[in-house]
Amino acid sequence: MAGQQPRLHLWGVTTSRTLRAVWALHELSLDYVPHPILPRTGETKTDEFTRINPRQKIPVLQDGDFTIAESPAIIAYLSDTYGTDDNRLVPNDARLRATWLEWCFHIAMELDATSLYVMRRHRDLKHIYGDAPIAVESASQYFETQLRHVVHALGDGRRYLVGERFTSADMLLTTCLVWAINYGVPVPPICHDYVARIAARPAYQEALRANLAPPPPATEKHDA
Ligand SMILES: N[C@@H](CCC(=O)N[C@@H](CS)C(=O)NCC(=O)O)C(=O)O
Repeated sequence: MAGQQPRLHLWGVTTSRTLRAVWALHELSLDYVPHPILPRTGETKTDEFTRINPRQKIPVLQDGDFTIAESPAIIAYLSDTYGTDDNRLVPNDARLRATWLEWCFHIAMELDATSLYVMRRHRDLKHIYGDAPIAVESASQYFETQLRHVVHALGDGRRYLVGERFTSADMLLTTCLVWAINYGVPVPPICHDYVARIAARPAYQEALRANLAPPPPATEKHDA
């Protein structure tokens, strides 16, 4: 309604995980109020944000009096609550839904948490989590072996991971593949083609822009 504030509030920008939530809002054409806080700036540790998410992590979505964190859960909530037959990101059919869930867990656990996030913590963020080159190398190799499941699925000539339509499993996978490519992890051509196809979606391109850090506050200019 004109002049009314959207009820959805999204906290966090700039990371692969915040991109997933922003992307879902754009896929579902939902208005929201952005709270563009950044990781490791102290903004996730304020009293206000800690009350919203005691884990002190982004992204977090607020929908009225309901709060939900964890990027895969945020997307599923948005789709289940606001998705239509045309744009939903989660399958309805029981078996497709089970396969979708299997992919979501596989990507979030094996590709993200156990591989890419280990590389991030012990290379880029080694000043916080410790320098561990062996863990980084092993995590990179683990990503490659776990990606076999993806290569096998896409090798069947499928456009999307689950059934015949785009789901949030494709969003999780795309963000992990882009992350891996940026980290120099070897990714087979079939995955590059898949990323190029999914990344051409208008909602992804809009989300990339919406996920950028806000410009620094303008400094006051004083005449000499
Ligand atoms: N499993 C969570 C991971 C969330 C997470 O680790 N977020 C990081 C940024 S990507 C964060 O908020 N770190 C807090 C900080 O560094 O201040 C998800 O998928 O949403």
